[in-house]
Amino acid sequence: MSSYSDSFNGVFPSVCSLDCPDQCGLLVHKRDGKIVKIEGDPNHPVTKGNICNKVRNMPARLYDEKRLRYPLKRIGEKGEGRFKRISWAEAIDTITSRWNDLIKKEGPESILPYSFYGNMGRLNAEGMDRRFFHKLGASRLDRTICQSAGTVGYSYTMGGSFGIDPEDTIHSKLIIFWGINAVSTNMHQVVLAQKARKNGAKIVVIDVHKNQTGKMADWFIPITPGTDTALALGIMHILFSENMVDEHFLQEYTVGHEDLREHVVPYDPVTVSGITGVPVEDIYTLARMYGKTSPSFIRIGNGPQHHDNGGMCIRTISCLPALTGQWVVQGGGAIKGNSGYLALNTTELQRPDLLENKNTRIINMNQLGHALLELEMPIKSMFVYGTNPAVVAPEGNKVRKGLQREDLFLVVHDLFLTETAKYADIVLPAASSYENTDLYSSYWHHYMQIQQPVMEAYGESKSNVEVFRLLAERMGFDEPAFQEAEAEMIEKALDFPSNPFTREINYESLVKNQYIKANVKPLFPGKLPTPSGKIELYSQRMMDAGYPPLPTYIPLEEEGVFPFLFVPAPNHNFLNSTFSNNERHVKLEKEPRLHINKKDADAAGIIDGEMVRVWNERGECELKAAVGKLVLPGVLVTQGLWADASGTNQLVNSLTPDRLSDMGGGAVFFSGRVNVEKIQ
Ligand SMILES: Nc1nc2c(c(=O)[nH]1)N[C@H]1C(S)=C(S)[C@@H](COP(=O)(O)OP(=O)(O)OC[C@H]3O[C@@H](n4cnc5c(=O)[nH]c(N)nc54)[C@H](O)[C@@H]3O)O[C@H]1N2
Ligand SMILES: Nc1nc2c(c(=O)[nH]1)N[C@H]1C(S)=C(S)[C@@H](COP(=O)(O)OP(=O)(O)OC[C@H]3O[C@@H](n4cnc5c(=O)[nH]c(N)nc54)[C@H](O)[C@@H]3O)O[C@H]1N2
Ligand code: SF4
Ligand SMILES: [Mo]
Repeated sequence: MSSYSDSFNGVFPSVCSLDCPDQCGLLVHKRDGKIVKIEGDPNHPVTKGNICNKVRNMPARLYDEKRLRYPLKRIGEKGEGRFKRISWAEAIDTITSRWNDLIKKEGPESILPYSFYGNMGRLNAEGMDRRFFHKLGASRLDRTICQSAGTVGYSYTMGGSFGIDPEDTIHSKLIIFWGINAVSTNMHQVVLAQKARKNGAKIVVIDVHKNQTGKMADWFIPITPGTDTALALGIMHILFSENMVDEHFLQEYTVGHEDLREHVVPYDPVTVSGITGVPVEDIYTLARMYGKTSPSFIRIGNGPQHHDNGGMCIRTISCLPALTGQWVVQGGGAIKGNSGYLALNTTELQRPDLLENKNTRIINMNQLGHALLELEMPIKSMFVYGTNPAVVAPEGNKVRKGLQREDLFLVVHDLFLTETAKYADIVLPAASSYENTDLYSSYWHHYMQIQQPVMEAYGESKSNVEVFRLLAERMGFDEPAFQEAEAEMIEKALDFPSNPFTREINYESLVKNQYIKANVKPLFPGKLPTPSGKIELYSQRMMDAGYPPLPTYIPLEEEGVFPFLFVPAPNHNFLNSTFSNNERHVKLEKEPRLHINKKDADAAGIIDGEMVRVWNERGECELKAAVGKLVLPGVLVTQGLWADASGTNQLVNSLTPDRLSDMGGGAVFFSGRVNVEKIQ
């Protein structure tokens, strides 16, 4: 193994920076200074040399002709995409002088940072940027678009993002993929599940769409969107009534099991079947399978929590392993997310102390259209990095209308001229994660990893850390925090005595080892970070926050007359909207399709393969119908966040609501309703 400074030829260790739970160890092959191949690192203990096609094809993206090379300034209309090259000095000058002006006239809260995890590196995603915007006094962004509803829901039960070690799931005898398209979105959990299957495990998938994951299952259970809470309560009903619960575990490690036992009596299988569309016999079979198989493991996905009732849903599902005492069995339990084990010292990394006005407003990123168009104290400037809101944010048409505002000074930092960047006044070229140093922590497995540069900066592109350093310097921020080198930032982030799991991990040890496993102990015996220290089947904290303290099914919001629930989920070959502008990935994915049940298609006279119009009061898009039995009647599913290819009208988020979920201010991408018709 060589290090970057050695030579232009060789094989270099790396880590995948995409927003994907697997966080694979990679090997980057270079010839004459150029990356020619990316493959999995066979020595990585979890990902073991397997990687997805998306990243196998990454070199094509890194050297894509369309990649941005230098800063640009807009010369066309907003959204049109006409720009002119400028220097970094001019770009930074333009930004800081506009901001200084705004701060004087409108106050710093007229400026909004808008970012997400296009690069998961801790320094670039939530390090120097946070320091900078804290010091600037800009409006704060609530980053809720991904998993926040489920994370809050899970925490009410378990106290934080703590599940089991995925490496233990090879011991499981029953694996339930619940609302997760793991074949596409968590492929190494599928590899582990297949290993378990060789030892006799059964794989059950509960989803609204029989996608690749459903097709791989021993048993696929289709469910009506937004009703999983009721199914989980139905399982509990049977577990209690047929004495399949682990009384000792309930006694020892939970609070509220007596209340719960009473509470689930009304959720009998007939009632639950009426809500979920799951046949009564299947509810019995599933509950008995779950009650009698040990170890059983539930991989809880993001699907069920992208709903109006998503927080409560995850809160409810996460109670199940306690009922049968699975948390004390190796390979038993659940994973929603595991980021709690790898927590960093965010006080040092992000420096919230630099924010003077502790009442600085907070803006929910899921309501960007509203924020840009309807706030009394308007946002006058926005800095977008690591995200592509013109494609990924709900109420897409409203978002674009907001981005179109003539008086909004928009800066976008990205590797490509994304749909969002086309609206920018200034575009800055971003270095890829392969071009800089960063610290990576998975939200699924227990490893920390380090990235060191394996590629020269492309053109004049700069990392987020560098950009915020430059902006800080030009703003005259003289705190040493703005001059810190990456290594120093990593040291500080890892110096965190309150996290007992990562004591052995520091910059040096990471440089030496590339990846290091956190020293995670089983959850039990032990105390959880809930108020009671136990699993809270009854939650006083929820009661105090105005929620039912016990798991409770609450239907989705009523949404007018449109007959279909619309579920626009991710696809296999893109990572959110990343890769939707790269030829190879688009070729693999072909085109966006709309899955519709044969019954519904027949009723609407829609034939497989023809173009249909999907619409509601928020917008419309045009997709190719895929008629069959992969979705239940009344449900339409499409996959992928597609770029605006010329002549297409396929912005699925033009249809999604910007309501907030029950908990965590989360997004409800999958709770919208639509109608569909053939295009004449
Ligand atoms: N290939 C690929 N991998 C990815 C991504 C990608 O875009 N492409 N995105 C990454 C990111 S940011 C995330 S957050 C994760 C997300 O990955 P997942 O956790 O898999 O979440 P989703 O794909 O959003 O939805 C999972 C499944 O939920 C189903 N679903 C929708 N509503 C319901 C419901 O009410 N009940 C049930 N039971 N199922 C429902 C959908 O049909 C889908 O199959 O994947 C990451 N990995
Ligand atoms: N309809 C629908 N909408 C969804 C979802 C869904 O399931 N359905 N999923 C939602 C979820 S879970 C998520 S997480 C969001 C994700 O949405 P986004 O966070 O917007 O993710 P991407 O579309 O991958 O965009 C990431 C961008 O970051 C850029 N980037 C990569 N590395 C860097 C870097 O180092 N610096 C800078 N400055 N830029 C970089 C990439 O080029 C890319 O343009 O989408 C949400 N939107
Ligand atoms: S996107 Fe996920 S599966 Fe693919 S290489 Fe990256 S971490 Fe691995
Ligand atoms: Mo996400």
